[in-house]
Amino acid sequence: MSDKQQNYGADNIQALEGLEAVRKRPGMYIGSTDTKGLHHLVWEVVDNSIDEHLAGHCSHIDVVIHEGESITVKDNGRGIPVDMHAKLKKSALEVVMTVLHAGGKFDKDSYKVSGGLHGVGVSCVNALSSHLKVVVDREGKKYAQEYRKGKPQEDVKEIGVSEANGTTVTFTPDEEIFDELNYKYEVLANRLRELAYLNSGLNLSLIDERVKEEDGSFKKQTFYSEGGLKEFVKYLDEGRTPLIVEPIHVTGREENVEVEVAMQYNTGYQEHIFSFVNNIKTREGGTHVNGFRRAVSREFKKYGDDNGMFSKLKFNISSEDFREGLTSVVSVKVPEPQFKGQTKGELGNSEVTGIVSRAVGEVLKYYLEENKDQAKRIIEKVIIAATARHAARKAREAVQRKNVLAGGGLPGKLSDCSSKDPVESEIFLVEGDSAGGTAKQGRDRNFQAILPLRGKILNVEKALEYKIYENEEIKNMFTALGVTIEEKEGARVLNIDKLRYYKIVIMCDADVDGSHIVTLILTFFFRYMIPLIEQGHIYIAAPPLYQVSKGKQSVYCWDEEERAQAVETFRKNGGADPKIQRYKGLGEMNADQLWETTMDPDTRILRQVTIDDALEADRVFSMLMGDEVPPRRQFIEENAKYANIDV
Ligand code: 0RA
Repeated sequence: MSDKQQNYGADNIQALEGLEAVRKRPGMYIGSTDTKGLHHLVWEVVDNSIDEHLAGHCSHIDVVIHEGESITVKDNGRGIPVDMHAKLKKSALEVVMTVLHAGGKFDKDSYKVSGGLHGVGVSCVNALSSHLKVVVDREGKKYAQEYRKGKPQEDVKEIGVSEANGTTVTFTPDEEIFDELNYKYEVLANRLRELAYLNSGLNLSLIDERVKEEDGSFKKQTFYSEGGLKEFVKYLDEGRTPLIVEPIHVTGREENVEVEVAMQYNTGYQEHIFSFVNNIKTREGGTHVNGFRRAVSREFKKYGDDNGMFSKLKFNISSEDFREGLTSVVSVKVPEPQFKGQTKGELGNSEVTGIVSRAVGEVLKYYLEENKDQAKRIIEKVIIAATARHAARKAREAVQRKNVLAGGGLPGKLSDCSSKDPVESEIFLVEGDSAGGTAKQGRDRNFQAILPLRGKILNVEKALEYKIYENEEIKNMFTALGVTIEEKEGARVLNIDKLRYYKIVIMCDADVDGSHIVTLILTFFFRYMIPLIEQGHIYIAAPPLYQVSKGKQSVYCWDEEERAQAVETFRKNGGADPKIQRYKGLGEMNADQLWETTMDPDTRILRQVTIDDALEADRVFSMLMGDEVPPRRQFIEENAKYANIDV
């Protein structure tokens, strides 16, 4: 098709809805007006630029965070059309920017991100910006238009000549709309990195004008991947030890559906699978993931059977066993994706299962024949997985049966609360018996339970699954929380129907050892009880670092800045020798102090653990807890300034 034929004139762009609706109910269009919604504005524009790339017209996308939290997204795509719309008597540019759903890309044969999951169009970004300016370079000329709260300030103007093509959008999120106006560099960087891996050959960059480097330049990162998903998988597994020399890479195409998969086995025990449809993450998987899993089980099973490798095995191999220690990324491009599920995070198109399964199967068959030594390693690991799963089931059943037999007996170490209503009940997981004792005295026993944990709990990243169920502290957590692991169709699922506390608070010392223990406990929740994190049940308590007192007056301080301020205030109010106590551990506080600062719902600070970006959290966990020392050291050095690990 020639470029001319591909052009969508202004007449193709239909007028549908006014932008007033967007300002009235922003949540309906961009999900929320918190930090998530704020970042969504950037993705809305970037997705349009990505579409230009997918259509074969764009190689560079640059994102700039300006001082004052405005954003520029610049691409070298075709540029938004500027010709006159016959019916509306307006420039197509104005229509795209001011009419809801007027994206104007009605070509079913091209893949779209922007029309996808949340695709609401750049006009929404315009409606929710106190100020927006768009500049279009197209067909030798430069055009511009400015808006306030979505309203054009004048007609589209021709402002000069240009040899380039592309669209540049600069917007300032409206403070009347958003509760949160602070752009997070890491959030933007993580998604741009992901987009680079998903679209090999595309150049993306991020500049943060709020931050200056030592040499005076702005903080900047570029993201580019030649190897695509193969490099993505290597990045994800940076902290793990590979089992096979190189990731297996699959590319295929059938009936307009494009398939790309990369998979790497490591020496660990977890399955990590990340899936995407038209560059959108599908957290709940769907037909593409099913097709992938089907092919993996089928091909490895067949290869092992054909070569008599499973003949000595006494138990069945489950499809899970083929995926232990497997990290994979499955990406498909589908012309008209259908999203299902509660959060629309699951691909529904049924034809995709077979397409992915065939593409992956074909490559795996060939790979196994051509790489016999690698195949042997994988099959040996599968056999170990099956054996370990068998042992794990026995250990798990023993733990769960014991509880049932003992009449749901709770761990001896648990000081339970009187309330039996999980909605109002809280449990504090406390480091060490002595702090546990103080917490027990300090708590409100009506709704607060205390479970002391002995020192360092097992590192689940490194331990075999059956060892985990034999671990005393972990057994106590399962029984105290009232959650169980069940097997459904060969997969382990967490049953939280009988969860006994809706708030699970990890309470550790505010020092390096304490934050290590927090990380260990979080790793456990991340690996084995992820629904509890997803549903917002996990919190971290924040005990104060200092108590500054003078005479009978005293204040608690949570950081150096607060401490300095308290000291200053006391000094100003007269008198010398304001007294400073540094709390080294929870045990140093008495029960009243612990209640007042850390446990009392009216005054305490709790940090809710969310999985904003499971992918990055997962990588960080494996890096901190895994085998590979160099990436861990590098990570810790780079992040040494953050005392806590933010999940
Ligand atoms: C409408 C139609 C076409 C492209 C775009 C909009 C478009 C929107 C944005 C937003 C940011 N960058 C963008 N790039 C393009 C098709 C253009 C054509 O057919 O020439």
